[in-house]
Amino acid sequence: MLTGAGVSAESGVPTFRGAGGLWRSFRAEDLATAAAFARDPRLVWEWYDWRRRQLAAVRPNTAHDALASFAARAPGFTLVTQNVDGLHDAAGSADVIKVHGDIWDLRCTRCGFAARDTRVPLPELPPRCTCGATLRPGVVWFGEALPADAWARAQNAAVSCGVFLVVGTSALVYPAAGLIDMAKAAGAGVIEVNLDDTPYSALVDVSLRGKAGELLPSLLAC
Ligand code: BJW
Ligand code: ZN
Repeated sequence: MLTGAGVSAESGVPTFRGAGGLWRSFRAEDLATAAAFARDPRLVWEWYDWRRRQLAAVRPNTAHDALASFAARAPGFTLVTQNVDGLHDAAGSADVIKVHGDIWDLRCTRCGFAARDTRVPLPELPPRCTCGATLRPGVVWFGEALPADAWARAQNAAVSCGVFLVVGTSALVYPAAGLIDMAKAAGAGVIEVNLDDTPYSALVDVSLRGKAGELLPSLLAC
């Protein structure tokens, strides 16, 4: 299964695109690229700190819960997420493959130090590494490569599964959306769950319209 921001929408987390989406109010070029961070690390960190504060106040919803309990009953189930919010972990899903990183991880821009830091707000913006350099959010920005290990595992799962579910993503961001093509080309049945049409709606085998939190509990009940 590949999940996107729509899975967290019912928890109160804004999506990126569409009504109320983050990219409606903020320019990705100013906040979600390495160049933006190099230009103004404090501005970028203020935005991430604000999002971390929002996330600290929300809980997983019935979609996250249905996935976590399905995984416990379905050996071989692999959960790949584009979400950085940690809500799949909070619902109890283990071994989530995070292809766009994790907003609760911090990484040094110089020495390679990485650590989980869930403090909200962070005491200092931008946060500093013990080596003196600036720490950055452990997420994947536009123009950056996906984490090699997570991406390799995601591709392996996509090309070897019998059924590929794609839930709550606009399927506009690559290479993640390309997992759908990989699964289809390898012969998987593909099921999409989304409130709206996506570029893949006509290509998948089954396209279900509705909220993830309402459809997943019955879809995954077995
Ligand atoms: C519901 C619902 C409910 C609502 N129930 N549904 C090919 C063509 C063109 C461009 C490219 C290409 N290949 C690569 C690119 C460039 C770029 C890209 O894809 N751009 C396109 C946008 C044009 N990709 C990259 O830059 C990637 N890197 C890369 O390609 O590197 C190359 C490289 C290789 C080797 C060395 C060096 C470089 C990286 C992409 C990183 C994306 N990062 C972000 C930000 C993460 C950090 C943060 O959070 O701040 O990831 S952008 C943002 O989009 C975030 C998301 O994970 C990602 C996907 O969004 P998602 O999850 O689909 O959310 P939405 O909002 O778009 O959709 C929500 C959906 O839910 C909607 O469909 C709703 O209808 C639905 N929904 N409520 C069910 N209740
Ligand atoms: Zn360092």
